[in-house]
Amino acid sequence: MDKIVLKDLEATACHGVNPEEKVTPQRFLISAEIFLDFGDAAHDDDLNKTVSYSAVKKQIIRFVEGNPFDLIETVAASLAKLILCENPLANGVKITVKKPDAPMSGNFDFVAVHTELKWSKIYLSLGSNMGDRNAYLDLAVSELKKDPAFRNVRESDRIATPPYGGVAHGEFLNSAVEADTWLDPYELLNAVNAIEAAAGRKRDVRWGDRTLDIDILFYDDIVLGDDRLCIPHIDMANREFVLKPLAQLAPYKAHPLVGKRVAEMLKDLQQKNEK
Ligand code: A4P
Ligand code: MG
Repeated sequence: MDKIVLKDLEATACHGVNPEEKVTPQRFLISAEIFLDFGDAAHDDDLNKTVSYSAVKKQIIRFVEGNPFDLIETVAASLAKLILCENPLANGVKITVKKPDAPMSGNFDFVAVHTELKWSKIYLSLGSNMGDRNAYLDLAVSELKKDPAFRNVRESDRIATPPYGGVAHGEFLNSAVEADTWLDPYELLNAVNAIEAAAGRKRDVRWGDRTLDIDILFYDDIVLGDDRLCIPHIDMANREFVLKPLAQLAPYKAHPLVGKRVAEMLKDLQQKNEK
């Protein structure tokens, strides 16, 4: 992957826990690595097809000098998000914040924190079988679209499906969503649970009727399984209401465990169901 590097940009600001640090500005040195593909920019020799390092420098200085925090951890994490938001061609970022004059005894060069953030590709399954089902799915998509932690949010067509699993009663409306996120898988689970809660979701009966259900299908090619979270979704190969909308968005995406593409999984399931 290509990257642009800015090393030890000097900013003067009031980050720190001590009262003295909040009134007397001190030096901070900020380094950033911005990951992107600059093949097209290099080929066409065109600034519009890459990330401008001078724009990034201004974003960093403006943010670091304009927003005082107690912790350099907060400075680094907030800067990483800002750079990903303000530079659509950036796929990832690494930030180091050095504090050379930290109020600490002894000889040292600097103290520093380092953080990394990148966009990951995710696929979600949406389902509703209570109340105004379209409105609940609209709510899910608009909450994702307005959250800066997501970009390129795209929903499949919505399909009406009979309830699967023998517990729910009403007909479902289902769709799939593709997006990029900088949240890690557990943060993503918390974010989708918060959207379900905003739709008035009550967890009375497992697999029961629900205003809004959001399941995580894929997170890049991550394979993860514990009590809280299983990715890829454990039962997706058996669910036409998941695979059909997903195949519209990502027919050639390969399941990292099953080893088949989504369109193949759908075809296999439909053949199995016909028998
Ligand atoms: N969890 C583990 N892995 C994941 C994941 N990949 N994504 C955990 C989301 N959650 C995951 O989910 C139960 C627990 O699963 C959570 O605590 C989470 O930590 P839940 O949403 O609280 O309960 P649930 O939805 O009732 O259970 P579950 O197993 O998610 O059910 P499903 O799989 O969502 O099935 N029929 C049709 N036609 N269309 C539907 O949309 N949906 C269901 C629900 C049943 N029948 C359906 C449909
Ligand atoms: Mg669920």
